[in-house]
Amino acid sequence: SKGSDAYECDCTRTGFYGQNCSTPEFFTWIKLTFKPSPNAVHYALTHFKGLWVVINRISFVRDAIMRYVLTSRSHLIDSPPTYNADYDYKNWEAYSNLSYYTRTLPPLPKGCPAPLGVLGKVELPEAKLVVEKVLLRRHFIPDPQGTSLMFAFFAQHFTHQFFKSDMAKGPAFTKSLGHGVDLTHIYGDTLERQHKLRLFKDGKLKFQVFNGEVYPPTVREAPVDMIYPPYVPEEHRLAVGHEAFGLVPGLMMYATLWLREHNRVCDIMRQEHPEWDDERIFQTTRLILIGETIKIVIEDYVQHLSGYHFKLKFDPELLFKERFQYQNRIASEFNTLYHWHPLMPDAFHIQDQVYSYKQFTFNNSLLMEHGVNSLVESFTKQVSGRVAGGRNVPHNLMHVAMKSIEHSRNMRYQSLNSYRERFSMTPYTSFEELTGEKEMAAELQKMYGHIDRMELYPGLLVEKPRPRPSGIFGETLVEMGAPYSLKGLMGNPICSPEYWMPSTFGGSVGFEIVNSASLEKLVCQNVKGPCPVTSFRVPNMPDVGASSENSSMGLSGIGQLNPTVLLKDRTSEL
Ligand code: ACD
Repeated sequence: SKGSDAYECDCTRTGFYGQNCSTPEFFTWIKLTFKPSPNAVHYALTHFKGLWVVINRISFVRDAIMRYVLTSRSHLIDSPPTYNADYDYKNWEAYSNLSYYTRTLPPLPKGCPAPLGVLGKVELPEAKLVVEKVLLRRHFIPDPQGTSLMFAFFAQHFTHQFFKSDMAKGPAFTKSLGHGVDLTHIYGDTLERQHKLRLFKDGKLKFQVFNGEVYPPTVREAPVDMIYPPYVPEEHRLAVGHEAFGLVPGLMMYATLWLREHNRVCDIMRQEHPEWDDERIFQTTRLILIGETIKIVIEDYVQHLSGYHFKLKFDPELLFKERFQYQNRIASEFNTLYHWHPLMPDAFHIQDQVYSYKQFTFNNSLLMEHGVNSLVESFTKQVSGRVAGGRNVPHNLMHVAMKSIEHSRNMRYQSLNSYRERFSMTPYTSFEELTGEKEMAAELQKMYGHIDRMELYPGLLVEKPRPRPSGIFGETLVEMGAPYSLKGLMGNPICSPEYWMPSTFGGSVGFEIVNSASLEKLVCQNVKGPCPVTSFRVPNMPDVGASSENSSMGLSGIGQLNPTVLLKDRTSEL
């Protein structure tokens, strides 16, 4: 700005010019004219199955497409990072202070006449009202893509290594200074915590044996801070990298699987390198597990979410000749858009039992009594809720949805439409265009007054799901989520030319463990006896996509349960 009302925009390298950098240069115009819309690209990737089966087998074509996916997505992320909640201009403090999440769009200026710019009502609706009118579940809506609870708990477990808001400082701050896939949820986010979790023998982590199987140690054996309510008995106070993973057995199940995987890989490393000390085995195994994680996330997890017939590929070499920065900073908006609480069902089915939220939370005995096998099998069979499309946040998690809205306001987020423009989408022109229906659209119109004032988080949750015939997310969530994800995954140092070679992973054996990792192997190589069915998609779901949104699936007919207060303050993000 120049004084209070005159201003000048810096259009450098935007491809646009003019007072507001809104007039395209010639080549920008050509590109924009011929660039297919995100929805067209998505349509192509989710249809023409026969064609994709062929393309997936022609490796240079598959590589070229995957390279394009990676570069076109990650170029939407500023790297090095720029703003944060307290700085809407570039400066060294904002760049270098790792305890902030970064911001993709700078915070709204404090002097704005209305909270989200100049249009519509001056006051935003109360967060509680927004949640009650358009976010809260009326009846369980199953995900039409058939996403399983096995997926939902993976998401929760995996993302909590880098979404770890430091609420003592505020929602704009993070305790995860690694800003990416560093496995601090397995190894702890301080060296002190890591050391308490380690056995200091053969690189391994501490463990206990129960019913002949390996589980995480108790806090008595590994004295780290863990969050458990007072009533939890000592033998069920398990100790792992993340202090809040006692919250649900789904988290502790994954923590157990990764603990077993760590110790399994340590044994392999010791065999390969009898001369190595504990420290070297530990450190190398950690890098192998980071690699396995990224492989599983791209080829199993994102593959499932995308619904693409194109087969995604984890191959760092695809980027070696591209302009790409091997660094990452977690953005606040990424954290916000990842609040996928609609995934959670109304109750949890394990073997022949049904557990309420109250019975399920802080109950590690479910894990130890049923065992990993039956949890994997049960979670694979139970369908998650649909994320977009509105009205699917379970009652028990209502406070989390309210907090997301309040925190976004506190951090002065720009509008949903501003984010759509930032990520190359056309802004919505009406609430009906956003939701694809009339009822919620009318409620939103009443509450917000103008589509340009629609907020990001509730916008993502009420957006019409993408047709395919019907998806888990709407357009905005995917078009924003994919760039953050792929940049975060491929920006990991292990993907850089200096690191990406067998010797980093203890030789060809370790490198092969990374390059052949899968969700199924993670389970099968770490359970006793026959391997349970393991999948991010519920097997043999009867054509879910075709069912109307009001239909009640076989797995969904569980009544509403009493709201449970789950040590709200410390775990509200989970
Ligand atoms: C593409 C791939 C398909 C993208 C499909 C859905 C993306 C939507 C949300 C995010 C999905 C997954 C997140 C996975 C990993 C996060 C990793 C963060 C690392 C710091 O079309 O591009």
